[in-house]
Amino acid sequence: MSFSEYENVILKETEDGVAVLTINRPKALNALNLSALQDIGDALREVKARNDIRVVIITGSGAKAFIAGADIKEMQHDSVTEALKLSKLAHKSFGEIEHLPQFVIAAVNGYALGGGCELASACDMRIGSMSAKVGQPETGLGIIPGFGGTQRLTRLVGRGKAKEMIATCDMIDAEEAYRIGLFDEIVDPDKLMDKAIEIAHKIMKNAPLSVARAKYSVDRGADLPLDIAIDIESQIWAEMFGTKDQSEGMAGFVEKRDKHFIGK
Ligand code: DAK
Repeated sequence: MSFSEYENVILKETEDGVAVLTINRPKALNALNLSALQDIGDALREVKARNDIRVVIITGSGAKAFIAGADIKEMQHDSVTEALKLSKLAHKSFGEIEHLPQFVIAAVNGYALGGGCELASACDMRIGSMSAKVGQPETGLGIIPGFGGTQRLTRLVGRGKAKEMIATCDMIDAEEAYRIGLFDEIVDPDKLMDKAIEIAHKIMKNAPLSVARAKYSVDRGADLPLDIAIDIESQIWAEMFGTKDQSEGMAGFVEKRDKHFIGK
């Protein structure tokens, strides 16, 4: 089953069921305009409806950029009302990433600036090419990060580093992004997609519902007091014992055989 075609993104499926979403506006270094944000949201909703797809990789078209931020030329003359429309659409599209049952890997192949860093921060993990450059340049444009950058980035790298990146507008390289915990892995540029696919394959060996519910538990719990978060984890942990995959996973171990998970 193939995916729809979009103006600003390419959504493809590998032979073994990994969805690859490529932001495709290379002439603008994949900057996000209103229409691209709409496409990202629509593409992710399409992926969500496909329970045979287990992992999504998001990357940028071309060698130079992942996403160079929101489209400055398009928003330059926005009124407050138009800015609000952009903001709502962006939050809806970025929210789709976190609410997907599938695991989402950002394969950051170049500049990830402003909205690009924010989109990567909304993914479940980030693999950076050694050529990647990351930054939040908004305060140099007279705005602040508005696609979750003051929040998700802070949760990933801590308040001090997030505020330093935002207030200085400095771009950091891949090694620094890895050192501060923004990138989870760093690889040579020509190994980026191979690494993302390798991780996708590891994830796909495991029980789909367990991966989806563990993702939910991590994200939901991260913003709550520990005792409430532990209650959520406990509830989900127990729920798993009502699934066929829990029976299969434990039987497979005890019987020393391969496991065949069905996502139920
Ligand atoms: N928007 C529009 N066009 C962009 C762009 C962008 N963000 N980034 C690059 N381009 C375009 C350039 O204008 C240029 O187009 P032409 O001039 O050829 O037509 C083409 O891409 C190639 O870029 P450069 O010629 O500049 O390439 P260089 O190698 O010299 O420089 C660069 C690469 C990435 C360092 C540079 O392009 C750059 O600094 N780009 C801007 C990066 C940036 O400031 N990004 C942050 C954007 S602000 C909101 C919430 C959040 C946001 C907005 C609204 N609401 C709540 C409503 C988010 C804001 C941002 O992300």
